[in-house]
Amino acid sequence: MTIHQPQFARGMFVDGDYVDAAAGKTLPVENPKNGEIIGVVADGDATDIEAAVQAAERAFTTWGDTTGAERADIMERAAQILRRRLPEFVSLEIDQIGRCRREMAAQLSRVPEWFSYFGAVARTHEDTVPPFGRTHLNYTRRVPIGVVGHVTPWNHPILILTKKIAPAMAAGNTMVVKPSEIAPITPLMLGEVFKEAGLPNGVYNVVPGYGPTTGLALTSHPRIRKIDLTGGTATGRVIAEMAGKNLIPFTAELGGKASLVMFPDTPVERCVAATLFASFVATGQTCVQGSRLVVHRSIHDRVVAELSRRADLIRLGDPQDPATQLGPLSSKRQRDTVERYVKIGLDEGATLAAGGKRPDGEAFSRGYYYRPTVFTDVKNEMRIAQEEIFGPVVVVIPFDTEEEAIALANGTEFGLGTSVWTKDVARAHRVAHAIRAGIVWINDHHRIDPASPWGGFKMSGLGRENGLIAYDEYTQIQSVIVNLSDAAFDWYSDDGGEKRYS
Ligand code: TXE
Repeated sequence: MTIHQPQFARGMFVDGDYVDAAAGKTLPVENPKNGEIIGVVADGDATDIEAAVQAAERAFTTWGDTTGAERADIMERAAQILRRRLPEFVSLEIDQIGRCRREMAAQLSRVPEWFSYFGAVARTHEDTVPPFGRTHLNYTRRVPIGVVGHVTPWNHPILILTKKIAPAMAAGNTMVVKPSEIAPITPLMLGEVFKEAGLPNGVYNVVPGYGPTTGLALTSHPRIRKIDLTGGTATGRVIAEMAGKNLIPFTAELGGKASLVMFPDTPVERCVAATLFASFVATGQTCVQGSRLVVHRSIHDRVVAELSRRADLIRLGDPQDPATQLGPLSSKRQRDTVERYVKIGLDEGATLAAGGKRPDGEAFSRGYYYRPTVFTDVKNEMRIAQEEIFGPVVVVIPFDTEEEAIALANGTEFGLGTSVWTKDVARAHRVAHAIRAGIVWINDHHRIDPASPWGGFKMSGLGRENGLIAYDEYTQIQSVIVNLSDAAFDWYSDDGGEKRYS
């Protein structure tokens, strides 16, 4: 097996060190632009998960007892180190998932904000409760949950991981991460950042491996106190069962089928630019990809013509090249899925207005490239309009009335994101309120911020990432009730004691 630059062979990260899997098994990491192996990491099993959980348990005895301010200091240092090392992280992320440089650089430049934000939350977030009668003082403490398990995907390896570990760490938990088998390199690299920042050994552990083996060992582990997953809805159901059996909280950010709802006052050029951005960024591999363009019939034909023309002009190429606008899909399996769905769409009677094939040329022959694809003549019931394809494919569906637009936007089993495009303020809010999705953008798409709650309605998930709510979900409340009275305390005496529950 050839290992190409950047050579990466670091096993797993447990108790502050890079070590090999106990059984010595390894997992190759492939560059999707040419199929070359760019790194080898550990393929962990239940023994390795057990070692990581034990390290996290040891670390929890002290980390769980630190103050919010102490944790905030370390997290702020980690944010600064990450800022310094961003070019290296950007390059590694591009190599492992194929996402193009202009996007990856923009996305990673924001990641340190999550550590700063949740560090600040740890420093400042306080709870008080109203006085409890005349005789009792009651206060609450937010205490960490313990050792938490994070299962993360490949589409935004560091951003999604950070959305989970920053609140978990800020709240005083310790963690074992099972990153995607496709993109374990940058999650492992983050171990170095935390070490330099002074995070105690064992707080952050990473055991790479496959879902049904390593992932299962983590999510079924009896001493994991919470699980947080970003992945497909099918995986969410499997892990939810584990969490149910162990009676532990489960946060899940799952699949999506986001619509862009375009009202007729949106100029055609804006409508097209918005759709290109919402649909094709990350080669369409995002949970909030604008995969359904729900557009008013009066502008439908002009939008489709211009959208198809512009989609054909998008520059595919080497994702490391700053001029490239669209990289390959992140794996062969993902491109197979896209090709399968394009065939399904044609069989269902939809019409290809753009793309629908791999790009021509030697430069693309070894990578998992696919052309930006636009389908018209789409009915809402078709599988290409209902199921998450997770690739550069957008379906266009016309509407006539506002009610119809809302029904279409809500007309899937998913409910993660939707964008509403109109200059009419009243209509924008009215439609947003009628949308059954966890995130609604007005005249924008894809925007995310550490302070802005993020998560799904319906089959798109449980719980929320980002914001104070995410921090709260990584704590449990302890209510301390103090009796302020000196009165005798003898419930069973005939004449004394406090005789009421309150
Ligand atoms: O995801 P998986 P895959 C959707 C998207 C995509 C589809 C399949 O539609 O086409 O899911 O992608 C781990 N126990 N999304 O197969 O399998 C797995 O190893 C424990 C949406 O890559 O869900 C990885 O670390 N863990 C999405 C993680 O789950 C298990 C992001 C996610 O992988 C497991 C990714 C098991 N039984 C895919 N099975 C989003 N919401 O952004 C798998 N895993």
